[in-house]
Amino acid sequence: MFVEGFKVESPHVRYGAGEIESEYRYDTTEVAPSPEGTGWVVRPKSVTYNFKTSTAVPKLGVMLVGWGGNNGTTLTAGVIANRLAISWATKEKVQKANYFGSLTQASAIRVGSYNGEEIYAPFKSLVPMVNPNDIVFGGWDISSLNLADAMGRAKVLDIDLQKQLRVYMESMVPLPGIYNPDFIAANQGSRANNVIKGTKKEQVEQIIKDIREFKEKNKVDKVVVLWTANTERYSDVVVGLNDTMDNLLASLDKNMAEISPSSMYAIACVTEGIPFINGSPQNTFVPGLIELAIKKNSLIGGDDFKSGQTKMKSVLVDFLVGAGIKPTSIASYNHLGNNDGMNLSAPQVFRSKEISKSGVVDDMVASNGILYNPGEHPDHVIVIKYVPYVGDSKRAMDEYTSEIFMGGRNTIVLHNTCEDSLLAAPIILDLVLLAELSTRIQLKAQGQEKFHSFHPVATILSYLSKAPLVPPGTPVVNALAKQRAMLENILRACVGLAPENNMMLEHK
Ligand code: NAI
Ligand code: DG6
Repeated sequence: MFVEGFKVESPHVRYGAGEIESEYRYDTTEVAPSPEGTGWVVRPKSVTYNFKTSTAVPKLGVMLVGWGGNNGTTLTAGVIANRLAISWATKEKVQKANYFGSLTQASAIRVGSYNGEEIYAPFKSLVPMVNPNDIVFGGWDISSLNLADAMGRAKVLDIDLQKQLRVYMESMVPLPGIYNPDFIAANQGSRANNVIKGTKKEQVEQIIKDIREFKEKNKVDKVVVLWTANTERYSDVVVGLNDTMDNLLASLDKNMAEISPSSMYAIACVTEGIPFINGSPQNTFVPGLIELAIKKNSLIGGDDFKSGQTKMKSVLVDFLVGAGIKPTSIASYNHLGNNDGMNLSAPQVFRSKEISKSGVVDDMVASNGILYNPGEHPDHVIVIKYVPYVGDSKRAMDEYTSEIFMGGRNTIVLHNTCEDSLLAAPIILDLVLLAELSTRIQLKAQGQEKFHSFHPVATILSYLSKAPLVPPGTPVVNALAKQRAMLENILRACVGLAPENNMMLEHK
């Protein structure tokens, strides 16, 4: 049975006027070598946490870097279509706007059982969240095209829908962006007619000014900024340049060439205490920037939307390794014909994507010492080709070969065809909604005096990221089911609910 919402009744939860307070017992285990040095000792451990979630849902502004791109226009159009409950004719049927593909808007959680029947509720009913229909969009693009024309250029949405949306999107014009041709493919040059002039310091100051003016003009309470602009090449991490916060800021003052545009937008946001999410694979978050975010306690998250092929991989390899099957070779091919594909045809830019797509099975492989020797890894190859004709409709082909029982081989082949931007748009929505929500949650462990926010490096967003950014020293989790469970269970803790354990002991 599906219910629209619920309220938790428990001595450990208090729904106050402006916040939900909960007390939560976190059961975990401590692992240590045995004193005799002959094995390992595991000790169950319980720590009580208190959570405080502000229920004051803000009016949210979202500023996209790369607003006029395929993702930016598709998301903006999709939200307007949902807000206005637009429907349009396709060759099959009359289609209504929806948020399919969004974890927060279109997925469900199990609440419990009633009369032996399982009860489910919307994911978004766990704690108060911003309604995406209420988001005010803005942002930057190095191309000056208004959002209606940019939506046409993207060739993603049905033409009947585009015609209905034009009137709402024509007046939306991206602010000039920070352009540095050294960081993206040369083939993007013809697009760059809307750029901020001046030194790097002046450009960062302009971004700060833009955010302040956007906030003021639209009367929004909070702003989240998200990079959905072109993939950049990696920037060099160099001692004295960007390895520490002080060096990074000094390098900005000195107009050093190796500071990338994405890092510059991030510096502006972190300086202003504005959450900044990187949806592309490049190393925007150089060490100095991470240090800056930690010092300012300003949320940063990323990297690279986990939308299609990698999402499948983080399910399939988790399943295989979890089933005791040994993936030995993974060959992943993509071809696509949108502007992202054209940009990725430059080798130094492709390399960023290759790195991001390659790391996704590492934790799963490392988890099973029966299948893999230390340091052993499946062959893992990533190929991306630009094929203009297929446009945004990306083709992803994967071959997984595994060793099975008694030396047998198993080969699984997948072929996935899908509009890339229709996969990415709901992920962007989840990223900004969850980033905003996480800034309203405070917690403290037993023994701690004061509540504090989550660590500014937002691991809570891992489910949506191909290469989750984590605080130094924190394990990276790529397996999709674990990432989802982490997110859901943290939100359950905020309302005093136990993690979903699937034991169903009452029926055993
Ligand atoms: P796109 O090429 O259509 O859009 C990017 C936009 O960014 C363009 O309009 C471009 O003019 C603009 N731009 C470039 N540099 C800029 C800068 N420095 N400042 C402001 N604007 C700038 O690409 P698309 O398809 O929208 O993808 C965006 C990013 O998302 C790419 O990096 C892509 O790799 C990444 N991504 C996309 C996924 C998907 O499924 N669509 C999944 C994972 C990542
Ligand atoms: C080609 O791989 C283009 C990329 O931007 C991808 O579409 C994007 O990174 C999505 O990758 P995945 O692996 O999540 O489908």
